[in-house]
Amino acid sequence: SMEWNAYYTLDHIYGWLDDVAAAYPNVASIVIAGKSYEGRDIKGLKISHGPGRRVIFIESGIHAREWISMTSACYVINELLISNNTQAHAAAQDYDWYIFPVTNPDGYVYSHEQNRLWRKSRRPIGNNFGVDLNRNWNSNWLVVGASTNPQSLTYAGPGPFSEPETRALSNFIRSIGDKIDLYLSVHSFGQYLLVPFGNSTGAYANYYDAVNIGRRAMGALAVRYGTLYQTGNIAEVLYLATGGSDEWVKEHVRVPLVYCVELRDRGLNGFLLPEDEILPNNQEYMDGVLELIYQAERFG
Ligand code: 0X9
Ligand code: ZN
Repeated sequence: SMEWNAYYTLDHIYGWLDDVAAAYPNVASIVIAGKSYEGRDIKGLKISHGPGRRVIFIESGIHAREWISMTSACYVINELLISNNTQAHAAAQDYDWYIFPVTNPDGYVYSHEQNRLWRKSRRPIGNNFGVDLNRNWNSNWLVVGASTNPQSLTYAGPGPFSEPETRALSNFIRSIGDKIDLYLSVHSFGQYLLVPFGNSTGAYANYYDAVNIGRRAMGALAVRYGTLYQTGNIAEVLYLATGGSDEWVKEHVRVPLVYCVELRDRGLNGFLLPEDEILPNNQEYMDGVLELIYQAERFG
């Protein structure tokens, strides 16, 4: 089982996903996108009430130390299937959901067992370890905000999609790509809702729709506890950085609505978000996700 007052290990999260799939066999199933460098599954849960539905895709935990991201993905699953949140249950009926709580499993295990502030994957490269899996996607790879130095926290890897984790995930995403209406890449911290791209503020076809839908959703997020998120373009409100999953999903899969979410907080505790903030973070985030869907249906 899972509660919302503690961070859990990879084994616990993966065991819980298996339990959920077993408890809701007609609706939930395990999906494995592929394997990490160290041979761990990249495991997700698919929720589907039947054929023909559009898809909402949630990718969490690509950065190992951002533990609130993994638990927020589990919380979405909880709300869609287990809780008595009627709006969430309706969203579970209306869409197929693919939710991957831990897309960098090797890094996550390492952040539990060796170094709490580990960010990257764990593939050895010379004397160093790991690639920033959010710089390794084949969209403006290595253009800005990414490094060729394997020591760097933002090492982009030797080439686009050089890493087993990004290859597996991108292949899986592509296989269902034309069905995806909404893609969330979930990180911490900073309280941002970001739209592509990471190197320009250039307005593409639905840029202003995406920003407006996002602003409305972050308004709904703020209602419960007053938590303020800033909505805007990556390059404008965060920093210049390319090769992220969000950019590739927007540019190459052409998903209409793609957001990068930076969850709590604004830096007081940063990656070490206290456990008593897990539940409120996850509750308000779910409010925001449901409002994103509602606004996307109205204006998207
Ligand atoms: O730098 C990142 O990868 C993300 N911030 S974090 O502090 N969680 O590392 C932001 C990613 C935004 N998207 C792109 N730059 N494509
Ligand atoms: Zn991150």
